[in-house]
Amino acid sequence: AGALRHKVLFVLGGPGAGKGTQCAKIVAEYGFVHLSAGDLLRAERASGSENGDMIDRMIREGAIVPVKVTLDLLRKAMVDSGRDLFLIDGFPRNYDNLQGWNDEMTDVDVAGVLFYDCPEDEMEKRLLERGKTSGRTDDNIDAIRKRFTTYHESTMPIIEHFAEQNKVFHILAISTPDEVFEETKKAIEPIVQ
Ligand code: UP5
Ligand code: MG
Repeated sequence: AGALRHKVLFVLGGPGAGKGTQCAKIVAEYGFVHLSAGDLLRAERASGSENGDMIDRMIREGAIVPVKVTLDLLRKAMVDSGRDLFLIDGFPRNYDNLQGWNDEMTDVDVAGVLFYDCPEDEMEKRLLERGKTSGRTDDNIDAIRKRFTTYHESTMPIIEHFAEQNKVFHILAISTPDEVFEETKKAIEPIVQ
């Protein structure tokens, strides 16, 4: 395999905060590769992998898949891309994720964390609306509530951990996607210089 000389930005925020939406805009404007851990897990589930049933259950329950599975998918996607600047969207979500990353990815530089902060009622509204057409098995009110609980209990402490290291760019994610992207640019510009 050999050492990776890669730089990543983690992209965190609650379910429906707009992580994927902003990542698409960042990709269009700057030279990042967007890797959504959730998208990689959904693709793995669809591939007929031996982990498919476990991933399916975890997603429906808003629970977090064991880090080895997610990290293997992330590392493979990073290597396969042949590129070196990444947005890692929706990871690390808990201490298991963070510890796995720190143990395995010692050759990757974490430039910081984009934190999309959005009130829960707004996120719920967005996800219920998207659920009409997304086909996502977790875009229903029961799964959404479970995702919110997991976010508060497991992911917020990770954001706080990075905040203590002054690595968090706090971005209010309530206004329109274009307005949120203006704030995003302010965080990204210094990194891509
Ligand atoms: N929208 C976006 N921005 C808007 C704005 N500014 N104003 C109005 N509407 C806006 O956006 C969500 C919806 O809101 C869209 O319809 C969009 O148009 C609209 P999106 O950009 O998709 O938000 P995002 O934050 O990406 O929401 P997502 O639902 O993807 O977040 P989750 O964190 O819940 O989902 P993810 O795919 O990351 O994870 C799903 C599950 O996978 C997890 O619950 C977990 O079970 C599992 N998982 C793991 O186990 N481990 C991992 O490492 C990652 C995931
Ligand atoms: Mg997403």
